[in-house]
Amino acid sequence: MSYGRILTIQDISCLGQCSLTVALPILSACGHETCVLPSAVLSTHTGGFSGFTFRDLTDDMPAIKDHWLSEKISFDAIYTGYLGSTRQIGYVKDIFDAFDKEGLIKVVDPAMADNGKLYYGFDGEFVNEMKTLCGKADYLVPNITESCFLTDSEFKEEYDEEYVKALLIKLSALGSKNIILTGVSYIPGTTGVVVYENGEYSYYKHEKIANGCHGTGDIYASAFVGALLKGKTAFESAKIAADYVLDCITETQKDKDHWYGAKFEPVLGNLINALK
Ligand code: PXL
Repeated sequence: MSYGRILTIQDISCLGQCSLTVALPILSACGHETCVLPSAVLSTHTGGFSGFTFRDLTDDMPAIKDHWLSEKISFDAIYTGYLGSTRQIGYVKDIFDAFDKEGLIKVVDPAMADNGKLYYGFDGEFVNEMKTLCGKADYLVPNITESCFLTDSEFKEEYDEEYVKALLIKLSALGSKNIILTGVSYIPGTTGVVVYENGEYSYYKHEKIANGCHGTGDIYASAFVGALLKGKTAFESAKIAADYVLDCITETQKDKDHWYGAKFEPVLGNLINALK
């Protein structure tokens, strides 16, 4: 597909280079039409700022969905990220069902945790509801921490292939067809992504840059969706997204003061070139 219509559901962090403020420009750069359903509006993201505002948009979702249905709108893909409440996850599942059609691609980034911990504000109830949304995904894009919460597994900083394979088998038992597991590092100095499709594993290993940046999970998932909708395979899309995130981190590290997000904008051209 050369020009897809993608609905993405995630928050607006007004400042912070994450969620919709990265998904929109990245999907546009990939050449797709992007429709948005903001899950919440925050003054900043919750990772390192204090005193941020939070406007939950859960109650707006059903009417927005109903209006689109009355206008007979359809989407080629629905891609979800950071969601604003446990109840909202139910509405997102309704949206998956309401817009389902032959060929619809559903991508779930269960953006809720990293480095062994849930993000501020999330709890076990949210995780349990997120498991049910993950079950509906054609492509699930978790990191290792999220995978542990989703499968009630012990989080480990160091692990082997057996641990990762066990996580993937438990994740696929939730119901998702394909899994793109990010941040999989077996050897110091390297990291990578495991693509699990139809019971087959493939691993794309690349350099690990110390001190990654906030928001790279959102950049990764957005670039993955953008490439997938261009007709790339899941493995090609996973690789293109990984290379792009590495470029973003390299760019950001030139500015030691830029602590709250990744400078993804100056290297968007690299992503566009990778899609040619
Ligand atoms: O990048 C994930 C993310 C998205 N949105 C908000 C967040 C975070 C991570 O902390 O706080 C509001």
